[in-house]
Amino acid sequence: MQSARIARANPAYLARATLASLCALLWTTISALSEEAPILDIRPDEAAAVCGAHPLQIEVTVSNTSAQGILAVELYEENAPDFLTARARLHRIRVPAEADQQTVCFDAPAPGLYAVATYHDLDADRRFDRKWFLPDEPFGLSNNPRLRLRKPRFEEAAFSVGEEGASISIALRGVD
Ligand SMILES: [Ca+2]
Repeated sequence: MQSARIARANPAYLARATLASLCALLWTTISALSEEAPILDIRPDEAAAVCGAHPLQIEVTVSNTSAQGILAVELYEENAPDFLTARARLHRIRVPAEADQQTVCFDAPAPGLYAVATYHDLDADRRFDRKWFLPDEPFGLSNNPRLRLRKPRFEEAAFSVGEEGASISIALRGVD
């Protein structure tokens, strides 16, 4: 009687064990896939312009990048209030970050003075992380100005865009 009960229970136990194993395998597979290809929160209006598709463009090459998270590149115009705030920003590009360096292009509205700020959103949380008010993710400004213990000024990062557009390079500064 006892052995008959165990014999009847065994198939159900085996089925449950198999199902649990399959679930574990599925979960491991999903986790591995999501680690390889994280879904980045990048919105359609944050796309970069197609380089060369417009005569008046600002081509920005950012170096010291790595293939992790999001690279955010922001364009500011002259005489806008509060440099580096959303009010002053003309456009912000977000692209998946690539190794070593990458180039993005803005369509400029007109010739003039502009500034570009960029940061490497390593954790892809769409924020420029700070710790104790200091940058906690790699960042950079056009002209690669020397950093001071105050907020950068537009003039320090300003560059001229002529009728033929402009091409600039920014080296990200790491944070240690
Ligand atoms: Ca971040």
